[in-house]
Amino acid sequence: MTINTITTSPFPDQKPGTSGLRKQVKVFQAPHYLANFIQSIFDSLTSAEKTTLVIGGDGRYYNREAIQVILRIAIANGYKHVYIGQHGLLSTPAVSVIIRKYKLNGGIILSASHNPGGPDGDFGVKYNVSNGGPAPETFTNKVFEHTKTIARYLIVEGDDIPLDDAGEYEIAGTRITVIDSVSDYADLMEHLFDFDKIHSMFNSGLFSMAFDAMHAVTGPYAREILVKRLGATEESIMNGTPLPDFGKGHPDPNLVYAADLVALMNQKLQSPDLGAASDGDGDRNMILGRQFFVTPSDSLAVMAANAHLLPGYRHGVCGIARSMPTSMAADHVARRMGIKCYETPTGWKFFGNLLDAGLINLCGEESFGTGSDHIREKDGLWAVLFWLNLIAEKKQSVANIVHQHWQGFGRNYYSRHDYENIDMTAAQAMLSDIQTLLPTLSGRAWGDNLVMAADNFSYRDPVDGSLSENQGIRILFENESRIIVRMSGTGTQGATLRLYFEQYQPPAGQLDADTQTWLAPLFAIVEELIQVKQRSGRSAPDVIT
Ligand code: VG1
Ligand code: CO
Repeated sequence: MTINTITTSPFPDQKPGTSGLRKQVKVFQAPHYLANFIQSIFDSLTSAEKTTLVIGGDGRYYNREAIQVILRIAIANGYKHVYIGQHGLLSTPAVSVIIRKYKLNGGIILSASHNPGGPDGDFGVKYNVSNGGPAPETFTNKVFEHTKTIARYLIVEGDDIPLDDAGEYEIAGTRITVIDSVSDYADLMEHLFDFDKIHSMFNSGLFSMAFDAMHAVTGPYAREILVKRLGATEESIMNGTPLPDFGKGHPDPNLVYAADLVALMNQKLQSPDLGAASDGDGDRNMILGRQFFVTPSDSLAVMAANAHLLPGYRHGVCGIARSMPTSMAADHVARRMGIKCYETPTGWKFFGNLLDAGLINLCGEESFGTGSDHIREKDGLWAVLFWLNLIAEKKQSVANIVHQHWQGFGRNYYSRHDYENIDMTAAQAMLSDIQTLLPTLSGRAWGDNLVMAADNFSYRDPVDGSLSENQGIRILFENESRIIVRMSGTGTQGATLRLYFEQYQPPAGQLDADTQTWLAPLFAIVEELIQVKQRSGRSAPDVIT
């Protein structure tokens, strides 16, 4: 088989963001665009780092075509063994499982996660390294540098590999294995949680759940685990068939985009006991009880406080990490347990070193992501199973578990306001204005809220010493309130401005107020400082979580 060397020229915009390279499908479909980026990844690896690879995606439009292209480039670059998920499907956490289980050099995940799909939607490419986690910034920067000078890529010709049946192939010295997308992942889950106990809970007929796969990758995983292995009814799974356009939905498990699930859980009569949803690539989770929403930050704190009750975590929690904008609820648990809670920049890649070094075994982000040291990605179904196991163990409702937590540790009222796809210039101006104001804020007070410090967050990785700067504006108040302002690194159109608000109430304080009302004084501070509504041209945020 001949290896073709294709002459190409650089694209200027192949800089990976918070989580891989994410662009509109149309951008990826431009001649050489995908190939340039893939070759740049391969050229940034040493030869020892490019022997084995797994490829899979969330099933979105262009997934199958992209897999065939990547496979041809991998063969031309001399990979010895490439695994591909059956039907081209692999969730992000499943890729992490497979890399670790088969000791592979890395994996390519085709997903734009929670961004919409279809011909007019988004596509994305993420590279994960041998620990199963997202490539660190040092590597993604190297790839970006390479994309600026790339002049050729290598590719072989030949028929497409059939993706719909498991099987083995050999092409030009490369072994190709099409593997079951679900079983390795499901087996690992069975080791971590008490499947017998959860099974009995479903069998009792006294417990029901609704899982919304949002027509994205988790449908087959949920069916195998929740229905086949744990005995939930078929009807427990909503939107369980992966579709290239996610049924025209927005596969983002939050209160706005998972509206059907939220409506079901808010029914006064006969709503399921647990509601959950996951995103495009299966790494996020939303947890709901009857008429009750668990903020992801609270979910992390509850998990930390209760992990020792579950089989995979009987040895307890050695340390926790949360991304900077995530609420400080987990810090309260860590303090009580006498362990450390690390604060990292947004993005799962910053947890990898801490997990590898054994400094933490639980971590999470406010953006519906939680996970543990079982892999190196956030894990949507893992979180759902964690909650199922916890409910089976405690025999309490979701709402009761969280209320009890607040009574023990206090409550961090928390909300994120997103202004999506606003004008880039306006967004940059707001950020630079607030940056300019930072030195004037310390000591200023708005009612009870006295500013203790204000900065632009930077992070020094305690393991490899690398420094990540400009990770978000923080206004920290003396009463443990916080306001965070940052720009999204995953959007593909305009700019998305994220505002994060938090206010702590101790156990003896007010624990049952309405979140948006409670936090309103903090919203007013941001408005006063940078006039977001007027300058974004929006009367309200597009998404409130
Ligand atoms: C968002 C979230 C961040 C998450 C990232 C990737 O990034 O805020 O917490 O790690 O998405 O998640 P940003 O830069 O848009 O705020 V996923 O599920 O897209 O892999
Ligand atoms: Co995701």
